[in-house]
Parts: sequence; C-alpha cells; structure tokens
Amino acid sequence: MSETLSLRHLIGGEWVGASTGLESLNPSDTADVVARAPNDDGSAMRAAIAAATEAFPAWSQASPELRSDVLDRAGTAILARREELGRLLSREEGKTVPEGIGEVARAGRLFKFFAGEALRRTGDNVDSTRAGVEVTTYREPLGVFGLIAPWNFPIAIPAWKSAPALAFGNTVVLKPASLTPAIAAAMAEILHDAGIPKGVFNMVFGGAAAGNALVKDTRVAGISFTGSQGVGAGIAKLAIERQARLQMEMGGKNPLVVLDDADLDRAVQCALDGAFFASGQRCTASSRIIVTEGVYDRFVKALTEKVAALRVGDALDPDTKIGPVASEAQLNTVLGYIDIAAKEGARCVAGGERLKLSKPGYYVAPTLLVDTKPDMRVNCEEIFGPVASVVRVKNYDEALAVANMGDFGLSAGIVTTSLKHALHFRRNVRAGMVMVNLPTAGVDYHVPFGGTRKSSYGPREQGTAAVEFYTQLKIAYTLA
Ligand code: UN1
Repeated sequence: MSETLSLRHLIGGEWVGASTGLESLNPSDTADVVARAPNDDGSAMRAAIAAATEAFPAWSQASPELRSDVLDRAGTAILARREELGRLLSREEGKTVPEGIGEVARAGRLFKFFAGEALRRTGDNVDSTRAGVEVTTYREPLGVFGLIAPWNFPIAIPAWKSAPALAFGNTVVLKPASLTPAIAAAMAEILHDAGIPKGVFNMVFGGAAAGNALVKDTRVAGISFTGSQGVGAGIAKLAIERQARLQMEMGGKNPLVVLDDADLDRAVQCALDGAFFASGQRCTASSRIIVTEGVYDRFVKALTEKVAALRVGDALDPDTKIGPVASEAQLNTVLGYIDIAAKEGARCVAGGERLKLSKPGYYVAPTLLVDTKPDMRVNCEEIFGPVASVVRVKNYDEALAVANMGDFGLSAGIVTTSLKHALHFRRNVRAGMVMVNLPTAGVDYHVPFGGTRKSSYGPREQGTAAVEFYTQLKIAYTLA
C-alpha cells in the first residue's frame, strides 16, 4: 500500500480547497485510499470559470509558438514520467500496468501532437463575386471550454480534450471524474509546471453540483463531455438551452463480425482484446460478437478457452491480464447484467461471477455469453465490464443487419479475408469508426474519433478534426 495523496483544485494558477469530500479507492484493494480531494458545490467551479474568462484575451492573442511550447513541454514531462504515472493510473482505475503506461504515453503524445497543431491554424482566401473585394476566413478560439471527463481513460481523455482546446487559444476548466482524481491532478500539475499562464488551465473536483455549475454558466462557450447517455442527456438540455457549443461521446455497443473465411486466430485475438482488455471498460469495447454459422462452434470453443485462461488480479501485479472493474457501482451493474443474461436465456460458457481474491477488490471473472439473441438486453445496452455476448448468424448479410441494430454507432469491426465483404462492411455498417481485422477498441492518438447515432453528438474529437470544435470561422470581406 502506498501513501494517500491530498489533492486540491487548480484555479487561477493556485492550488486551493480542502482535500476532503471525495475519496478515490484502489479497486484492486479497497483498503488502499489513493487520494482525497475536494468535492465542489459549484462555488469553486464559478471561481475557475472567472479565472479562465480573465485569462482568455492574453492566451488567445499570444503567439501560437508560446502555446505550442507549453504543450510540448507538458507532453515531454508526461512521457518522461510514464512508468510512475502509469502505475498511479493502474492503482487508481484498475487497468493493468502495461495498459496504464500505454495510456499515459498516449496522453503525452496527444500534447505533442497538438503542440504541432497550434502552429497549423490556417484560413482560406475566397474570390469574391464583387471585383476588388477580398474574402478571408480565419479560425478563432471561442473562449472558455468546460471539459467533463470519464474515469475509464482518466488521463488520455482529459489530455485529448485539453490539448486541442489550449492549442487553438481557448482557456479550460476541467472537471475530472470523481473516481479518478489523482491521475488527473498529475496532468494538471505537469501543465502548471510547464509554465501554463495563470487561469489558462483550471481543474475542479466534484460531482453533479460542480458539473451543473460548469454546464449552465453562460461564460463557458463550449462543453466537451465523455460519459454515459443518461448524464449526457442532462448536459445536452442545459447546454443547448443556452446555445453553448457541445460535443458528447456516450459509449457504444460495438459489433465485431467474424465471417467463415476469417483467420481464426486473428478473430479470437480481436475478440479477446476488444472485449476484455481494460476489463471491457472502453466505449469502443467489442461487446457483441456476431459469428457466421460455418465457423461459430470452432470460434466459440477457441475463444472460451482463451477467456477462461485470462488471469484476473491486482492491477499492479505483473502477472495480471485483467484488472478489477473500477468501482462498486460498476461491479453491481456488471453483475446485474450477468443475472439479466441468465434470465434471458443466454448460455454462460466462461466466468459469470464475482471473484474473491486475497485482497478486497471489485474483481469479475471475464464472462462469455453464447447463443444470445440480438434483441436481448445484453445485446442492446452498454454493460461496460468484462462481458461479451456471441450471436450466431447465417451469413454476411444477416451479420451486417445484426451489427446495425440498436441505438449506438461508435465502432464496428469485421474479421474476414474477403476484400468484397470488408469493403462492403466499411461502407454499410452504421458506425463512426470501422476496423477490418482489428479489434473495435484501441485507436490512434492523432486520428479523428467519434461515432454516429446515440454514441456521439457534435463534431469529431482528436486529430485534424479537433479544430472544428475548438475554433469558429470568422469571415472577413475587405475592399481596399
Ligand atoms: C480506445 O479504444 O483506444 O471512453 C479509446 C472511451 C473512448 C476511448 C476509447 N472515448 O472508452
């Protein structure tokens, strides 16, 4: 067990607030308190928004080189500390150490990428229909952005929202997930130490009261949120009512199609990685595995063996392949869905229960449900845990139809050696991201990210698309 960190808000370049109210527990060993942090009632949030508002004019008008340098220094510092911060992330969130280190590295790379993008804000010249008139378009920052981050990528998602917001000249108020304050605080400290000017980046800990204060405040130009559909719906109401710019990522029920002609080992590996790594707590997780009948029995047998062999344990133990789920609430949700599956008639061939290990933690045995029907609740609702269900279909056409069922549309995958089916799937599956012979989860940090239908709302995040959300076009007409 390690020390308990005492965390504070970062407002206007100062560390403020008393470290009580929120407690983050190690999900691998709940006797270990990782951190204590303030739980804002809205007042710290309003102070942070005031600081960000005040800092905006100077930051937005600063040389882009200054913004680029700060982000680059932050990226360098995060990468240099990836081992230590990766362990802290694993201790606080429960993903394994390699996954934790990988995520921290992703956060560092995101800052580096947007350090470059800060210098790439360009505009257009348009020939006017009126002789002598010049039309020019610019991209300008909007002001203060409110960023609401989830616990499942507790440093990468704060980074992929903060880095572009800052790169293009906006100021930021980040509300990290209340389950994972310590790793978010490490990122804030790094930005602070990298010399980000006072008030440009602020961070406030809290739950719904702090979140509401952020979303409602008319000084906040835009909100970027990643989390559940329920919370997202509440945010949308408040934000749209006051015409804030809004971007939301709200999960998925991502299909992975396996065709008869697939390389079986690759199909099993894609399913295993996509569905179970990070304990299935990824909005891109392959939670519906749709398999054509010629390969169904062989695929299920091979996947069942692999799932049953996954070693579940303390996230910090190097032998662990699957850590715990992140919280007691998540544990109860996952166990609830396992019950629902049994009542709906799914056949459980691996897992299906909570595991009691030597330390008190939220361990769930990786669970594989087979012979499920597409309209069962376990195939329609996001579970967000180490649970996957398999659906048997006759052929590719039925596989595509099943893949396109439901409300979500984030990521979709197909494992096949048929170019014809791969290309048809890429064009016709209703999802924002399509993976061919790859898991549905695990995306590149410099590439746009986002879904369709109830998965996402607003412009894409990340990569070269991020500029759309974090800037607005100004159109100038000039007659000399
Ligand atoms: C990934 O699959 O690499 O919350 C990233 C999530 C997503 C990120 C997934 N926004 O799980």
